[in-house]
Amino acid sequence: MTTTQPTPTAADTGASASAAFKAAHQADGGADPARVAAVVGAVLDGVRGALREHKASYAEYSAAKAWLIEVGESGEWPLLLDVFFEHVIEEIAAEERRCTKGTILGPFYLPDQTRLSSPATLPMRADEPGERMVLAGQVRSLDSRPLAGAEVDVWQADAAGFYSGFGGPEGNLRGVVLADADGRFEITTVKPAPYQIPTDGPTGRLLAAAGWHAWRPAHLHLIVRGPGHRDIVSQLFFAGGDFLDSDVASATKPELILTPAAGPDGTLRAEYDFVLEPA
Ligand code: MBD
Ligand code: FE
Repeated sequence: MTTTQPTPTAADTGASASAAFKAAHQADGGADPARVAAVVGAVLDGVRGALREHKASYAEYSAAKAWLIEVGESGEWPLLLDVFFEHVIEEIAAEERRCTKGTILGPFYLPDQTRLSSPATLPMRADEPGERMVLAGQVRSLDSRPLAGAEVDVWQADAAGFYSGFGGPEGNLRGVVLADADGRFEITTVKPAPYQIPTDGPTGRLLAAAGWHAWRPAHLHLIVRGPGHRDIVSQLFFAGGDFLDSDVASATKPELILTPAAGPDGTLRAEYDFVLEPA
């Protein structure tokens, strides 16, 4: 990865990730007070325990307060929460699932992107940097029936680390690909590069302050949908790539690693199937 390319900035990503989240979710106010007391109580106890254990000072308390204010003002709560905590929620949710393994959604999903029929090429610029790559596979049910009407919603960062809508050009490298009658899909894109979360915002500064890197391994995001079936939210990674064992978002799994190979015409190709469970 070169450092001469522009990298995502807090301003490009934080506020738009907050806006995207707010557009998609409303608090329903329906939480059970006993559940709030149990979970929030345990979180508070955990924080108090850490402060006691490490004898936190007033200077550190004030630094933390200033930093938390900045997380809110920069709009980085979606980024921070998805980097540090979403993987735990996803692991819990996955315990009762029988479908192909998935992983976290992250802060950069956008609904209602360009719809394309397989075989499809994701919207990209004429000079889009990155090696061309085909991702192909089949969507099936638990009992091995091909799922006609399945769709694969894909998004990824460009080579400079920008997601469209969050600093990158609108609609770039995002698309909803409709599988064929046999549940098969074939998607041409560019092989993603490792992704560094913004280093100029409070999340990036916290990582730097702790001496931790801000990188995620190269990844493609996907949501796979099939009629009458539960969605799979996933990401696919690349064998041999950097940061597979030190993802800042802790979201890699061995089942999610592709090994693309060059086909007869030299284009990289990777195969990956999805098995969905009934809704
Ligand atoms: C990403 O690109 C991402 O996928 C996650 C989970 C968090 C931050 C940036
Ligand atoms: Fe991502």
